[in-house]
Amino acid sequence: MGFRKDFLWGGATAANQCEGGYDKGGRGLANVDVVPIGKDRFPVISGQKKMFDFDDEHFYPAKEAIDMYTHYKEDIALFAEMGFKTYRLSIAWSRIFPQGDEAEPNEEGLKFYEDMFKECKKHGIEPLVTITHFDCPMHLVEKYGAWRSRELVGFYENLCKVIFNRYKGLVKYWLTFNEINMILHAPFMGAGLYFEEGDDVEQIKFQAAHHELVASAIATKIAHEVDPENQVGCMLAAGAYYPYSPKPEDVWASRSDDRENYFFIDVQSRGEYPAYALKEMERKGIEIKMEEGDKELLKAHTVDFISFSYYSSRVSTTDPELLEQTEGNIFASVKNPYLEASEWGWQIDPLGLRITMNDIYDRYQKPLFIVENGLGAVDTPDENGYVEDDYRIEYLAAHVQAMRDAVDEDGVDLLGYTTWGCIDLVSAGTGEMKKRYGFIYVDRDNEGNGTLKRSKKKSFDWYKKVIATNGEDLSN
Ligand code: P53
Repeated sequence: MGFRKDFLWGGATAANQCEGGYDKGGRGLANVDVVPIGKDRFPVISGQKKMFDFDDEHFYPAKEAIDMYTHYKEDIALFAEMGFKTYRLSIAWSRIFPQGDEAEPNEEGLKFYEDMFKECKKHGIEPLVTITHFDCPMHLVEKYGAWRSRELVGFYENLCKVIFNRYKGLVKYWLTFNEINMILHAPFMGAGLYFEEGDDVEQIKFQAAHHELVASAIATKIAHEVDPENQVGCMLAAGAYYPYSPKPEDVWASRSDDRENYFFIDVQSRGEYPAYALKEMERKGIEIKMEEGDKELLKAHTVDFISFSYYSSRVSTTDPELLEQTEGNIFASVKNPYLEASEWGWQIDPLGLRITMNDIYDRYQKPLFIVENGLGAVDTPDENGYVEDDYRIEYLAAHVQAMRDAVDEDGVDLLGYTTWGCIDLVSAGTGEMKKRYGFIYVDRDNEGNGTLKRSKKKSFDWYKKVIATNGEDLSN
């Protein structure tokens, strides 16, 4: 038993968190570039504070990030050394279409990813490509209001046509939108949505979500037309909600919280708006404007597999005092008294991964792909620059074990596993470099100082062994 023979072990990154080179190769400015580190980050990523360009008072960590734009050969070689079967990366939309609404793509941007994919293939690594990982060209934000406008569907469609044709034969696994449910929690970072005074925020978010869902179905359609070998997945920020107590109201709250996230995947995987979502929107006075043919598109072009990120389970309650403690988090969750937490307060729950996998598999009955999981922690290199990250090994080993239980004991069909931030990169939530996930240490700090030198951590050799034994040997 154990994992399938062709199990796709690997790691994951996102363009805006590792590439840097924000103005190189004809790249246009994107929403993800203008989110600063510091106290203004949350107001900006949630669409409350307007930041459409750089200013002198803030530091913008994505501008240079870890400069994978120039280091990618070295980085992919290190991934290959660990035995990666796959590497999940994202395409920066504004490298391919700097403004977003041009008729013709930017050849330099296309060439950059072509080289990257070829570099992967050279090492026997299968690229797993996120078409958009939170990014949207700034021009589309300013001129159209990003995904609130229906026109974005057409621009995204152009992007898909171009990349599916150009990378045919090089890429076969695609994800349409990273953490599509993030549009509700971090609307500017997740979908370029900024709200003016008097805006009907809920209406705008759900209309924008509809546009993304239609765009995702169109992408799936084109991917299959261009190459029947293509496999398209949706991507959910997952993590089961537990009721804080057995009080039926708490149980009901946890169901409702789960549904808020499943809503997106219900549409992408089953092909229609679920009844509970239609009712909820009716109650909130949200009216989705659909165009003729939308429903048919959604129904006809559902995804081939379900991918998700998992860091933690979450807890739901109806207790107003407990609820107050959750403000300011991207995902509202009260503390689970049975779990330990990371230095950033993310609760550690390997069994929660097995629970989440089972929930999702029961619901959709399609192959799963875990495309993000890992521990964000402070790493302190010793005098030789070596990081002994036993805490990370422990976290990952427990999660791989839980994943194996889901496969072996519960019969879940799992295609692969890519750990988040296999090389240290900029945190999406906080903008810090200090919150590290990697097997590879990168010498750079929160203020942007450092040599960018890469070095292997202890977990590097551990993960190499895990891959070599197809997940049989998890010992440290
Ligand atoms: P960071 C919040 C909750 C769950 C997933 O997050 C999230 C976030 C955003 O903070 O995002 C995913 O970097 C996302 C990645 C991100 C990763 O989780 O805040 O897809 O871009 O880096 C980890 O520690």
